[in-house]
Amino acid sequence: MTEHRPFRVAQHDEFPILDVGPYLAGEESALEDLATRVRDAFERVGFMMWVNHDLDWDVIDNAFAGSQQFHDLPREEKLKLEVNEHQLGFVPMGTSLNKGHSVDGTAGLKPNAMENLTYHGERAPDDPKVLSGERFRGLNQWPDAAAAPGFRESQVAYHTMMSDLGYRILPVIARALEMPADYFDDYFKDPSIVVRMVKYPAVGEMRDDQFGSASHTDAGFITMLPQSNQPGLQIKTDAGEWLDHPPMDRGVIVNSGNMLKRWSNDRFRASPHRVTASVGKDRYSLAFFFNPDLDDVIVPVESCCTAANPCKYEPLRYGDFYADYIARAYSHKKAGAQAA
Ligand SMILES: O=C(O)CCC(=O)C(=O)O
Ligand SMILES: [Fe+2]
Repeated sequence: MTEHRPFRVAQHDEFPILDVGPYLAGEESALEDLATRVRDAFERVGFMMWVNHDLDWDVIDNAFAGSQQFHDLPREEKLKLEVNEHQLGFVPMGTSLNKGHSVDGTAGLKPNAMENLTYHGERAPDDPKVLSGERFRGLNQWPDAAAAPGFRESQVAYHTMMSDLGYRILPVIARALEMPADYFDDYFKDPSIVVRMVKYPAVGEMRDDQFGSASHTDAGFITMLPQSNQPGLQIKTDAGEWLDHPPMDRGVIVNSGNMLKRWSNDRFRASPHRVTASVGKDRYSLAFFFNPDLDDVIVPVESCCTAANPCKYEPLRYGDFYADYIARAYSHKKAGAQAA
């Protein structure tokens, strides 16, 4: 039975649905066409749904199954992987608050009703950036293969496939900003891609002071969210209404984060969103945050800096921006410090 939700579902103009198939298939003029529609979506809404992508959904189903397998492990097993200074590992229930990122009074009232495992792209133990101990560049924390057979592989396959999609979409975002198609290539040589593999455990009833993830904006470049097993994600309109996203089987929700907003000199939005607490049934999500290299210095693109709209931002290293974001994010409990 589908849960009754007392919210309006966003209409097409409030949450654009974009067919990315022609572009991914390499059709002529599809790049410019998609870039125009992505520009409109990021300028007006900050969110969109991609359909007709060429993702292998078995990989996504497997990653969701792996997530359930992980979250079903005994708590002691998960706590062995408790989140570290690199923001890698297990964030237990009740330890994350979207404090400091509230877009209304709802953030920070109660901790988010969720737990998650956060992981990055795999690094080799002898990677110089791992050996130097540099923050946010540690090794992933995985459970023992004996405790969760096949789990790690399911997540690495997901990370790899989604990263590939992210790379292929970079020219579209560059053209959406009216920059050369290869503009972003140099910035994604060693990207800081983060997956937050979340379980929102079912709660008994919907409350207005308890969320799966309270209102926030995302930190980075773009976020991709393959459709979850349950509704829950909402966006806030300029008029202040919270809307459910349109349901779309095998669709991928994509939104722009604060770093892309800054890069575009505020031409693109970083829109407020939240996840309602899950009623009756656990909800799983595989939030994929596609971000530039921590060492990249971000300067608003010249196409978005004009006499009428002068450049608002100084150059800023992405890693410094990210560390600051994390410091302001949750952190009523250090172990749970976790950026949205
Ligand atoms: O679970 C979702 O659908 C969205 C989660 C989210 O907004 C986030 O992790 O930043
Ligand atoms: Fe988010």
